[in-house]
Amino acid sequence: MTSVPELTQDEVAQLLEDHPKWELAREGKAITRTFQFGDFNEAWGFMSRVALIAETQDHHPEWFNVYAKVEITLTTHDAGSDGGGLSIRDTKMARAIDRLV
Ligand code: H2B
Repeated sequence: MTSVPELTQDEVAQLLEDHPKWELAREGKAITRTFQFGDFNEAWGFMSRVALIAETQDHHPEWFNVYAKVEITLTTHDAGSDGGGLSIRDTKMARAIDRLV
């Protein structure tokens, strides 16, 4: 499995500035955002659109859904040396997801 470069501290700061609704999780190894929709239909529609993007980018969210709420965590399993971290793939996915809402 090829390793993906981890974002630098500056790149992480830029990511959070560009996507203020995302916050760091897992000691800086992931980002997370919570989405609140009007009902389950809307939440599932959103998840379907994210799923299609995830497939085209070969980068898949960890997520949790209860009725109209969707929590998404992005991390790159192949980044860094000790089991995952943030990479450009998370930046791209956060940007794509933010464009949907
Ligand atoms: N999704 C996420 N979130 N992180 C990864 O490192 C990742 C992925 N790697 N989806 C991809 C698939 C990898 O397993 C395949 C083999 O390219």
